[in-house]
Amino acid sequence: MFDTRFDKKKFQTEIQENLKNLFRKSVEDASSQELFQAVSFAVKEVIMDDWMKTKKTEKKEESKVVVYLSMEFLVGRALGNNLINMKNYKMVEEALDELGVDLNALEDEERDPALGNGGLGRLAACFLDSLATLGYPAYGCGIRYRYGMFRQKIEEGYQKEIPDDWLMNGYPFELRRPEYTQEVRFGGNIRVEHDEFNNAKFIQENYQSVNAVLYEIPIIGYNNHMVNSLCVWDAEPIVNFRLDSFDSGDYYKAVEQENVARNIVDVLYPNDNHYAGKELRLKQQYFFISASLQSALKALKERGYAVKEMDKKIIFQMNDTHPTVAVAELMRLLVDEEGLSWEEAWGITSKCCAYTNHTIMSEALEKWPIDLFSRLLPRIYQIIQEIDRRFVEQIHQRYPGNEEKVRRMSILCDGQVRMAHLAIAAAFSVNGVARLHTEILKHQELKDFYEMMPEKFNNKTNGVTQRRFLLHANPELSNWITDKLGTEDFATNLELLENLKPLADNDNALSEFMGIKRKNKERLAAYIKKHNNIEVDVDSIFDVQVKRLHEYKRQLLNILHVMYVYNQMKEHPEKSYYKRTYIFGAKASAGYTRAKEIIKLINSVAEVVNNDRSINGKLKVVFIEDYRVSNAEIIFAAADVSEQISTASKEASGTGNMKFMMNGAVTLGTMDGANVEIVEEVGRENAFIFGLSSEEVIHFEKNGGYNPWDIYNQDQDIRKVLDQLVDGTYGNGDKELYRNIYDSLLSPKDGSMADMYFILKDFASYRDAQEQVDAAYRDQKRWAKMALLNTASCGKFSSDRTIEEYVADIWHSKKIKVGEE
Ligand code: 26Y
Repeated sequence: MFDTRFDKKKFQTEIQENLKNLFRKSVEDASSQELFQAVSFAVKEVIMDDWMKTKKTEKKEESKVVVYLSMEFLVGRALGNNLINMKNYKMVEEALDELGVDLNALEDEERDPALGNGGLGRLAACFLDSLATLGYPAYGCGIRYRYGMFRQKIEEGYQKEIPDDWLMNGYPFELRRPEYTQEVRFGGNIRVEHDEFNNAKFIQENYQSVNAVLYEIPIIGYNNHMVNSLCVWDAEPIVNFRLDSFDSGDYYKAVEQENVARNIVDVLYPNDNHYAGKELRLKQQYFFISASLQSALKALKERGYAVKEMDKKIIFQMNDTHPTVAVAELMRLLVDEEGLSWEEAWGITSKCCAYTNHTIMSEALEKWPIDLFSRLLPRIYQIIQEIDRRFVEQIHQRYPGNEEKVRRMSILCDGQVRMAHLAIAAAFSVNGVARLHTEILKHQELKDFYEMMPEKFNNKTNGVTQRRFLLHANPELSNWITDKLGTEDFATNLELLENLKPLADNDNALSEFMGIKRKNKERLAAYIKKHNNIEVDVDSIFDVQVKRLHEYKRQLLNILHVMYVYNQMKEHPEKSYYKRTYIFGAKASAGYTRAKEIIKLINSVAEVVNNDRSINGKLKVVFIEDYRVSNAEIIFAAADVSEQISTASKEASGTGNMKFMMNGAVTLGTMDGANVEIVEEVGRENAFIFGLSSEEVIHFEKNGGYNPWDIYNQDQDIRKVLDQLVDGTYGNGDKELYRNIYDSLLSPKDGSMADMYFILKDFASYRDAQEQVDAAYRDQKRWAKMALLNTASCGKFSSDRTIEEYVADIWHSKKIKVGEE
């Protein structure tokens, strides 16, 4: 079924016109990149009408709008996804075909907008897709980083970071909106003035300011003509660079302002779950928050509402603590600019702001040094002091004389501003991202807060959009599902996949399902051949772990196990192992040394194993360079085994686990994050679960850990693997390369807990689970059943379901319908 908005002939003419106007070329002599641009502009033209209609309808219906505040939006490529959502993919493919152009090749010309690190950023993008699809008016607000997530190159096994110049060729889908420019002020000092009624006025002086300039990116709903906006802010100097002031002091001021502005949005910090306390990051946070809130307030007034009605019309969802300065900025706008009393302003702020927590890793918690904070944001700091004073008063009232409570809960403490505490004190809603995660927040990490204000806490288990991760990523499987269900409605109602369950007993269906998997494995094998120049056997088990590199995610456990399997193959050539391809993809933060050592180890093991002819290619290890949204789509579709092996209690939810499941991969994982709920949906018999429980991990942690030497001494196979880290087997003879990894597992030099992430403790149980995988895969029919049932059971994990829960419990916004007119 095609959408009527597209007229094939007109579309083809439009492309030719665009080529002429943009590049003075015709289809025949245009490059692929030029064609990509021309086609994207033609698609954008079609989007424009719906975009305008959406804004009109939103105003007419007096909608409450969701403003999703996030430092990261990992949207991925737009062209293909937009066409899918406009239901015009096939039509455009045909139109281009007639012009002798391959749509697939054009899609590869688009640079992934990588304005995010990992899970939290990609979740924000999935949410925007679901909001538009479900018909909820919403704005994503973030930063238009000049350089997004770095591109990763592997050189001699080491990660190299290359700047991601994603705007190099321009980004065809964005719209510059200079008319919405906002001024944002930093630094200086605060002077207090009193008016004739002795009301204090707070005036910021000697500040530096920059202009925030808006760019809008269209977010297209699936088959409903709805187009929401992702608003990203660019920074520009306020003082224009004027040559006639060359001699005057203005010149220097101009250059200085220029620099202040330029570097604010220069680069996305590549830290995932790790706080570094960089001043520029705080600047970025306040920059996009102040711009977003100022323009939200303006829009509210322009639509004819009183400021006091704000909570009826806007909801700010804070994606982790990164945008939490919003709480204080909103108070500033309401009190200082709008003249509301503190109480009135607090009433509104706390009804407008909701906070999502995405991590329990203590090193991810943002705590800004007070001196830095108050220097950069003097007025905001004063406001936080007042919020803190009142919050502490509340704690005192509730727990008289309990100074320990106050110390644990206050916002300001030990010279730091604790952003999570600010978020919880102000927000009316605090949510975790999977059931287990929320329980851990309530009963461990945020126990004090939960005790004092239990009504704020709620769970919203994450989800992912099936439009990108099934329809676009896996057209073969999507078509098959459409065929079997007799409907495409699973595109907006993923629960329908349940109706595939009876096919688990249908031999024909099972072999078709595995046939599709095979095709997708061929596609990935071709990608690997092209990028890694490694031949992989599509009949081997594709065992995949792709995600950010972090010790708690335990890529190290995976690769140590590969080392073990390799030893076994060498020692027991008589034993049979099912062919396996271990596939890794992961970026490490530029400054995260241990993570980089693990990448090097994976590549060293790959080097040795892949070149050892004695094992007959039964074992291959592939490290896919530059893991990102676009290649993720190819990877998920091709996976047999989904490695979700974090130390229990550490992974808040995970969302890759859901993308794998959707595409018929079987989870090999711990009872962590959303894995718990995945297993609940698909049945424990259709997953491979191993390892310590979160309770056990927390118990060990409270008791100072365990003694890994016991394992080293008792299990000779593990001992051998560990010894190989320091005997040169994998370091080209260099015995020191992996010494730090070895030490971290057995006796850390920095006095931290040995084997903090329980890698050795879980090793034996992981090994057993891996043996079960091997056995299960040998029974092709059994495996096919498991895989199919995973796809059939993934309905809960659509971000559509997640968004409906946010709406029902937190946002209370209403759907709109964008009319045909
Ligand atoms: C403080 C700062 C540098 C920082 C930057 C990025 C802190 C955290 C992050 C990113 C966190 C993140 O991506 N968390 C992930 O969120 C996903 C979506 O909820 C979860 O599925 C995943 O388990 C969690 O690790």
